[in-house]
Amino acid sequence: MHVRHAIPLIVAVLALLVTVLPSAASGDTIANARNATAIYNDPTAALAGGYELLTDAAGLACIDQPGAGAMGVHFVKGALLQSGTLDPARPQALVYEPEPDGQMRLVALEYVVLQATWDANHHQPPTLFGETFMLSPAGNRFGLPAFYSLHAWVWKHNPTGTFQPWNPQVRCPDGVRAEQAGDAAGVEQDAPTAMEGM
Ligand SMILES: [Cu+2]
Repeated sequence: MHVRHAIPLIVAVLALLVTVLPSAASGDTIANARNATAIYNDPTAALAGGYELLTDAAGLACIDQPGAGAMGVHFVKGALLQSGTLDPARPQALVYEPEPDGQMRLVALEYVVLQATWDANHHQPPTLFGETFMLSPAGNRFGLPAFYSLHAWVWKHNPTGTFQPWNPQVRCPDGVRAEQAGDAAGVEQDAPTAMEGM
């Protein structure tokens, strides 16, 4: 009785060690990614670290997909995108959710590599944390060449999965969408009119 119960436990522990040890050794863990990016909970640290605001081709900063949820506002570090290297501690993008009070809250990390860069040296799509990156073909909303990306929701829970691109619990408030246009115009106008002038 005692032994019969112990064997499955030993097998389970061994399986866990085999799963965990290689990734812990290479630093390819969510815990490492979280520790390394803790400083970016302060958005000014992201700016100081070379991350810059990304807008899509339509000029929108807060990226959402009605029906699926949102990502939020991306800050991208061009040098890391150019480098073509994928390091859990150094994500190409930091994703923030605009709070109702105007604060930016760090919610996710995004790892990005251009397909041409990656495919020149690899036969398989990139992986991190045991997850395979998603391919966004050319013609995407960011106007980027085809790229591989992986979101990691390490700072805010994503009920659809830690590595899913869209989080149904993130919202892009209408006020934030129109904010830039309104600021640029300096007067109260509706967003489309203001955008035409930019
Ligand atoms: Cu994203």
